[in-house]
Amino acid sequence: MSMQVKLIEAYQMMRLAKRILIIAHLRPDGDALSSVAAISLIAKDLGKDTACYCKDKNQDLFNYLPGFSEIESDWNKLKSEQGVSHNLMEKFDLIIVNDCGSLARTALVEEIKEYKSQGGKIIEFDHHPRIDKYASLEIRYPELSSTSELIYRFIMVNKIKLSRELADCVLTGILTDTGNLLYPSASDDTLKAVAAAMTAGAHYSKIVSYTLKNKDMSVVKMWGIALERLKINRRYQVATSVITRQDIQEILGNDRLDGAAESDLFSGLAGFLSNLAGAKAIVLIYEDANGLIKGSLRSTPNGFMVDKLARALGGGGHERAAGFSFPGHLEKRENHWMIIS
Ligand SMILES: [Mn+2]
Repeated sequence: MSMQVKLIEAYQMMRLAKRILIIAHLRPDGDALSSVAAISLIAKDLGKDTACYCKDKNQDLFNYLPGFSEIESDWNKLKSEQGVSHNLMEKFDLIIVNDCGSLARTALVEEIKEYKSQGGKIIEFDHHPRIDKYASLEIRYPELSSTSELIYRFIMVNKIKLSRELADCVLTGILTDTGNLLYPSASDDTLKAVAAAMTAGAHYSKIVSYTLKNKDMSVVKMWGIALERLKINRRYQVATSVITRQDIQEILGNDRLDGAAESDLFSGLAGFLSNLAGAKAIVLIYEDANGLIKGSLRSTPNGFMVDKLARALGGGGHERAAGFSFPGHLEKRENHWMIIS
């Protein structure tokens, strides 16, 4: 099924539904919140009852988004708001999951499994690589900068009016996930979506100020380690850095991230490093929780295409952003790091 057909079908499913639950991942970022806000606006315009849920939403970040205060971060509170004491899922005839990557990141694993086993319909909008397959209609495009860019396409394909409020959502999600358009994941199409959002009156300077101040402490510390270990191979003009499992554990402590959240964190970091002058590409290597070495490759603005290198290492991706993974671990030697597989 082409993207266009999927997007049309998703809108049709929304039209046929009566009550829609809209979810994004726990500890939501700007892209997650924006996709929930946008889908909720569109559903309300269709006259649907909606409820929105993101576990552990920060009350200060992105609070200008339309309907922000209606995004509930406490499942039990949502139950009582909806007047349900037992199975809240039963109230809905459609669930829309945004930007999650894995089912675990919804923080509703059992609830969604149960809902699904009873024939409930689920639409998933996402730009993460697939970890779980659970949606009835999976709209997953890892080559897109953000879920919000996918939702912009949903808006265009279905000829929904790009209101100023929707434009704020689209711009917030894209700017969050591309480091304000600095990462190579921002394609020509991403820029077209940004231009459309700005033309529709999105609040650019307010949004940029929010996306700049939204770095949390653990992310900044991780960036610190990566910067300290950054090395450039002069012959190939490739910059590399490594983050070990131990670094990750020390920084995050008990605050464990699942695979999808980790990949967001490291692809953001790789994107940030991709602006490095004097290198043609960057390779960021880290140890994941399952004993895998993961590599994020990015080309710098005048750099070389990194997809071939990723493929040679058993991975894949795109010309400017690619990755690989294989079993192994990192070991420090006198003045370099070795991958032992
Ligand atoms: Mn995202």
